[in-house]
Amino acid sequence: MSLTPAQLDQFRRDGYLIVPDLFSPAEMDAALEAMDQIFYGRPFPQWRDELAAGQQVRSASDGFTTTHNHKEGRSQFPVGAPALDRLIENPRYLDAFEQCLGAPASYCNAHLFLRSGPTDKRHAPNLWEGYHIDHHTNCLLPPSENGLYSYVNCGVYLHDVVDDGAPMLVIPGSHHQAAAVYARAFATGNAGGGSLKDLRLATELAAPVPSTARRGSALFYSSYLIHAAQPFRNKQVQRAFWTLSMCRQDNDRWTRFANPFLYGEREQMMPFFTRTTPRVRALFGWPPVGHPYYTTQTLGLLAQLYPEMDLEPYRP
Ligand SMILES: O=C(O)CCC(=O)C(=O)O
Ligand SMILES: [Fe+2]
Repeated sequence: MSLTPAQLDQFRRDGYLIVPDLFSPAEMDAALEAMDQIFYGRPFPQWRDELAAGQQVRSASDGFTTTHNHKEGRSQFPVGAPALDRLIENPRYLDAFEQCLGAPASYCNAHLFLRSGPTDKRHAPNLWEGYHIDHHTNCLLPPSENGLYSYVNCGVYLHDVVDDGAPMLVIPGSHHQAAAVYARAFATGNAGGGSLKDLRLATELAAPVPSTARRGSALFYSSYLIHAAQPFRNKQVQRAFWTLSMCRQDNDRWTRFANPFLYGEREQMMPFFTRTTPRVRALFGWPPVGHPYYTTQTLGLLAQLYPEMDLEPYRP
């Protein structure tokens, strides 16, 4: 096992954990070099300096890379570069993942996540905006207080990320609060586009913390953890993560099956799921009638996510 009891307690309490030195400097340098090639076709500093000199350099895709292919290269796992794809084989890393999940793991999704300081726009205009959970990337069930369908996301730091390099802002303990916070946000008009409109109105939440870490670290965080992106204060740097999401094997039928819905299928599947029967939904791993997932609160949140679904059969 790679996490100490104290680290595991910290993950359970805070909903996230930064584990240093899971990967060696040499592994990270090779992975970063491969990632730079995919996004810029050259080392990042060279691309940055050419951009600054006004040369015609190709632009790099803006961060969000759960899509398979960009004009530059493939960002969805496997990307075809062993220095990146082999990161998933690290046994200490997989042990830590399963300890956070509390169960054997099942793959959901892995991809490269780049934010490039000189061109980055992947943050909200104001610091109190943009707070959200990543849960719906791989699971189309809203958060529940019992945590049954939550899973774990992870970013591996291919280089040091310091305060001015746009570390993700995470809210300690918010994974325990997400269902209640969203329920209240919907009730008070403070939810929009999957995010809380104004963090200042969610007074029950703790203050956000920057997830700075050194090269070779991994940030594990619950899919229920409320977090946000912030702008780069230093626009000369980039932030390059190799990311992996995994769920518990005991609910992977639904949690990972939700993932392909992202890639064009979601538009078809969401309306179908809205109208089909509870029995058919269960064929796809959706919790059946009588399942402990259903509470007054999750049914309220489901009504927000699927406004036209008949939820009567699920009422406890
Ligand atoms: O880039 C970050 O710091 C966070 C981005 C994020 O939360 C997301 O893409 O879901
Ligand atoms: Fe996010």
